[in-house]
Amino acid sequence: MKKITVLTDLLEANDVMAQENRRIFDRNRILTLNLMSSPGAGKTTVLEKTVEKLGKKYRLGVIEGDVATSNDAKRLAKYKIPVVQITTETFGGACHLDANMIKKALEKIDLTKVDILFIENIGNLICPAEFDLGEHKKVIVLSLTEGEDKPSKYPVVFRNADLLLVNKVDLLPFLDLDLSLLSRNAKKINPRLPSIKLSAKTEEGFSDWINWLTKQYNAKSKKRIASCGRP
Ligand SMILES: Nc1nc2c(ncn2[C@@H]2O[C@H](COP(=O)(O)OP(=O)(O)OP(=O)(O)O)[C@@H](O)[C@H]2O)c(=O)[nH]1
Ligand SMILES: [Mg+2]
Repeated sequence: MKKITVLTDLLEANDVMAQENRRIFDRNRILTLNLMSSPGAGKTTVLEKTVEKLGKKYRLGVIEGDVATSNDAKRLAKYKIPVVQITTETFGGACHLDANMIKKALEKIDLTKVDILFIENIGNLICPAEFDLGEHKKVIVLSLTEGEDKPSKYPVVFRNADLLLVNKVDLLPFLDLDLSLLSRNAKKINPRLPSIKLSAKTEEGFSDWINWLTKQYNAKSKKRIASCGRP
């Protein structure tokens, strides 16, 4: 009983901080996305390609979450965009990012110079699902090598997601995987979850992802203009 209370308090405190982060993003007209996946599904590779394709159209920024190393931040820093690495080793090795960590990372970014902020969460399909970071949309990256049953086995992260990116489709010919079963399993957990199949290696399907991002950004801008026009 006591344990549940502590956890509830922890999540409530996180939600308050997440709301504060969301207000900061909105004030600075930033669209923020939280990318989640199991380790190695391809989050950083998707981000590298996204920066290559969208870096001239939008001012992009990235917060990288890992338990240890700044490898991913280094991979993205070569594009000369604002990148902050959070290593949770300094927070007791947490298996997820939380809103307080994001708040601290935001202090290191000039938010007036960012249009879209990507947060790459720690590679893990369980813990990140519980923590609101203040993002506007949650994107789950699932690679084909993980198997069709992951939505059924780790439902929370799929239930709360706004988009499923099915990555590494270039590997399909080499795998014993039923792609339609994977889609059905995801739909069972979250019937409204849109999905895009892509390869961060060959760039197949990448234009769909770029279109989705552009649509989200435009929708957010429109909403802002509409609310500014209110008396
Ligand atoms: N064949 C293939 N390999 C890919 C694709 N996307 C990523 N990879 C490879 O998958 C491996 C892991 O990719 P990362 O982008 O580092 O994965 P990640 O999700 O960022 O990993 P963590 O941050 O450690 O959780 C690398 O060797 C990538 O080159 C893809 O679409 N196709
Ligand atoms: Mg990564």
